[in-house]
Amino acid sequence: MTTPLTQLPAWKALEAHAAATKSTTIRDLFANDATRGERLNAEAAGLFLDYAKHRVTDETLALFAQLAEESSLRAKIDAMFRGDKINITENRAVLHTALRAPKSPTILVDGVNVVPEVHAVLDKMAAFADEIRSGKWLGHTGKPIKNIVNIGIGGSDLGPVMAYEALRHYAQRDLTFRFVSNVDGSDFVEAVHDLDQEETLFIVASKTFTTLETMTNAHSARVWSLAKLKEHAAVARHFVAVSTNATEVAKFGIDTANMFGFWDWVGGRYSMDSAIGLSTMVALGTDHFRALLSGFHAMDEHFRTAPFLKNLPMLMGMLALWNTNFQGAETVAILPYDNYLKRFPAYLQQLTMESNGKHVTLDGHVVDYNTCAIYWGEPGTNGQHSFYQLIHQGTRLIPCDFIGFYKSLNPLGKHHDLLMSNVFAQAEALAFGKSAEQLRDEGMAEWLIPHRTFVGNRPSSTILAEKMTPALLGSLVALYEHNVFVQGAIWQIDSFDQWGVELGKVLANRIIPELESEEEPALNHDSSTNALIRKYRAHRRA
Ligand code: G6Q
Repeated sequence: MTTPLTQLPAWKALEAHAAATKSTTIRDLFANDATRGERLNAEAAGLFLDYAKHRVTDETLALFAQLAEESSLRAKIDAMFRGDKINITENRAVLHTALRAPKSPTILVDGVNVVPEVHAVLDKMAAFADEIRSGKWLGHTGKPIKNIVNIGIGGSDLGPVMAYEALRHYAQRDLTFRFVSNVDGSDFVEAVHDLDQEETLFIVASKTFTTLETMTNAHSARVWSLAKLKEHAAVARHFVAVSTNATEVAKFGIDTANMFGFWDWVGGRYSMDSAIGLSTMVALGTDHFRALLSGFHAMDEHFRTAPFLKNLPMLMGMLALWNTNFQGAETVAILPYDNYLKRFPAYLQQLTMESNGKHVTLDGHVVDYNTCAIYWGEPGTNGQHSFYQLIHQGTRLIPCDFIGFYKSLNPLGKHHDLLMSNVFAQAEALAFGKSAEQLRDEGMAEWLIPHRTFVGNRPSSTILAEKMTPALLGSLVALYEHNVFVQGAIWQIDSFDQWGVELGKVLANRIIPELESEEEPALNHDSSTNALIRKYRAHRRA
């Protein structure tokens, strides 16, 4: 049996170390070490990470390295890359890293080398993307496709929409992209209200091809398309599928020749670089998509091979763990200072929380420590004018990840320097605050001093890169994927299943007929749920 995490010598040492350094502030750490800002950073795959503004010392870092060692982190990483079935509750390999591997390596799943299959799908996607982008793919009435609507949810939506927004600068501008995920009909209706059926192609993206929301939207899309195109044969020119389930795709009426496959070893939230990224490839073109994959791969190689103190995902994973388990933080704010990354916090919410929002270990024991923090965020500088107040002066500790670029894709007067000055200023203010003494020296009225004091000592990471490019986005996403892996590996949980989304789905399926039936159904829920359903039925009928 695995030694419980809290029994590991490194864990106990970290507890003692946290207690011993409790009253040391970030300000003290900087005052005692003139080189701290120059030393506590690492760089890889185009990303520079400054972690000097965390409550860590060299001893903390050494203990992290020891914890990694005692947790067999290296062996766990190797097992993932090798294709071992580390998603034990679903008995699956976890091989998103194979999606961006070059053609040369052999990666076996159940004795089959998956690398040639990956490249075959990429080639098929490329041929399709070229046809759409060049206007050669014609709709049923002979017009080129101008609008692409991705229908998918969760992992089949958040990655594609995030990537499209992040890399919009590189997208073919005469094509329109929309993303429909919510089963709320308003999502679909608003997405297509100004589109012409003759010029619109739907990508139905669903690993299982059974997801209620996606299938409901896909059926509505078919009805909407055929309302104008009339003939059923039109479906073949206006619908393609991304799925692992050929049988269901064919049942829907999509020609399986127009189906782009992937595999059960790609988790939904780790799938934006599989065929699920078809909309991304159509938007960006093949070369940019391959550059995106190369960025992912560069970070994969770094993660696999770099020593602990230079390893960005390991450092970020351990810092997250330190803040969660030893500093009392409950959340992490993701604060990209790049408007193109506006969907990045939403994307990371699924990646982090669906992966590590678990309360039992791999061997089924309830953990006696906190697991995943709550991830949230908004692009800077907008967040500064809303919730940063709480981060600076509230009662909770909220570690922040700031993300910024040296260069803007849209240089415009002073904008970029103003934007980036805020990254540096916010991280500085959080770490060092403003003391009562400083305020007094400035002549502040005594009664106002408590209100104007910033305690500081609030940790943050700053991630900097040259500019937003497809390759850079790949490294950034892979950085967080592996950061999540590190945390889950240390916590001894299964980061790759998602049983927590099941119960609600099952209950919803039971309730659907109760809402729809003409006759008053016999309701056997709790009295609150029964009353809510009755109220809804009464109003719905009225
Ligand atoms: C991700 C989850 C989940 C999944 C959606 C959509 O890791 O498994 O978010 O991506 O439920 O599933 P389908 O792609 O099967 O429609």
